Amino acid sequence: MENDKWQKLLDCAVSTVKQAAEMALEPGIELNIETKSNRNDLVTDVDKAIEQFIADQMTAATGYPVLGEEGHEVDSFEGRVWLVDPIDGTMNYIETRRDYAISLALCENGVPVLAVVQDVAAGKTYTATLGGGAFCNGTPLEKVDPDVDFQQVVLLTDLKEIRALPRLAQVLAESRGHRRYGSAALEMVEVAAGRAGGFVHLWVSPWDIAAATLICTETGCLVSRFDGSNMDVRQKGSVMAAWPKVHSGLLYRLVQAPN
Ligand code: 2AM
Ligand code: CA
Ligand code: CA
Ligand code: CA
Repeated sequence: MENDKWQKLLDCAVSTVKQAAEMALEPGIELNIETKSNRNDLVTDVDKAIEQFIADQMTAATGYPVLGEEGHEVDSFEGRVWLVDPIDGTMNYIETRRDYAISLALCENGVPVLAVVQDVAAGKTYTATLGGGAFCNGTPLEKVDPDVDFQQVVLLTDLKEIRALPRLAQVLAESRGHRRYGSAALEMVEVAAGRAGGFVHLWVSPWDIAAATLICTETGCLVSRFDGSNMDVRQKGSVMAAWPKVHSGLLYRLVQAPN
């Protein structure tokens, strides 16, 4: 059983996210695509419609303010605030229609307490509540292995990170392999679900990672900034989410080890 204290809110969040997923999956849908800050920073009318739908539903159900990537803003993170990324992996949604997620988190004074990450194309709903564990389609996710180091796992990161952190290339070469899916939320969920051992991304926003951070910590993963400092999901910045020993191994090799 998931934590009773949050069950009603979680049911409401899951039902809303699943309805939003149907909006993204509508057969034959024609996408209206706009560019934002650069040619790879895209938004579609589906992103905007999903954010509006989720914001309307969650506001009607709870009255809590909503922060979202596509325009919903909040005055502060005091008390309870919903954080929504209507489509995490918009490039994937446009190009391949797979490996994109809807991410919805509830934060209490800036701490994620309830999380839903929907892998829309796969039909998988990942949930977590603070202290209540993490689940996929209602089945508990096992705790990750605390004794495995980075040489034994697949790592998830991108060329941009390798360019910014030159030591990362060597670490990836020594790892079991590296992958990039293009959705920060789904990549963190891969780590929580035990399919990858670590994820490094240098430029994430609160809505990218708030939900997936809780899903990770509830399975025993460590989530910090890339340099090991504390994660505060209210601030933009970097993220390193990994199994405990992978996390300390990455931290040592990327940041602490002498040249
Ligand atoms: P998005 O699809 O919601 O924009 C791609 O690298 C992944 O990182 C996606 O999860 C993407 O989310 C997210 N992302 C958000 N801001 C980014 C940025 N400034 N640079 C790179 N990736 C970003
Ligand atoms: Ca975006
Ligand atoms: Ca995102
Ligand atoms: Ca997005």
